[in-house]
Amino acid sequence: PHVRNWRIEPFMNAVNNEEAAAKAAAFDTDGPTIFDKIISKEIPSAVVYEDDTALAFRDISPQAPVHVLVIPKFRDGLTHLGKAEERHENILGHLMYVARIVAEKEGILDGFRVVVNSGPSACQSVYHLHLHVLGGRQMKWPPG
Ligand code: TR5
Repeated sequence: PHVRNWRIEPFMNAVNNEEAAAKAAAFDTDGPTIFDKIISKEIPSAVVYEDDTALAFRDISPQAPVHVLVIPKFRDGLTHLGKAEERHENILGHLMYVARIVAEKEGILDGFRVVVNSGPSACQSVYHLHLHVLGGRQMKWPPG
């Protein structure tokens, strides 16, 4: 990975095992996450798309040739999709549209997958809502 930072090294040992990372994550504490530092640019990331309310950047542990995360810049309680309320409809719709913009920019409009892991049983490891945009290879179904 192109990003090297001592603050994330402990986590890097865990990202090779999605379940271990998910179990190590503090479920739904509504506290700060690594994504706050990515949004503030305190920690560098490979930005694919950015606007006033959304940021799309490459996943540090890609599971496909294209693996981009789309996140809201203002979390507003959306630690995970299970926390969504009616007031989040606009941002949720926008994130989905940004996923499509990313797919076009990355040249994978012929086939791409959007994944949201919500909660420990779904292997969520960072409690700041994010869409995974995956493509560039033949995707398998069903996911594990
Ligand atoms: O498992 P969920 O669905 O919660 O997805 C979290 C994703 O964040 C994983 O796919 C991780 O690989 C990814 N991740 C974690 C870190 C990170 C990252 N993507 C880009 N840059 C990252 N940094 C700098 N630090 C991380 N800890």
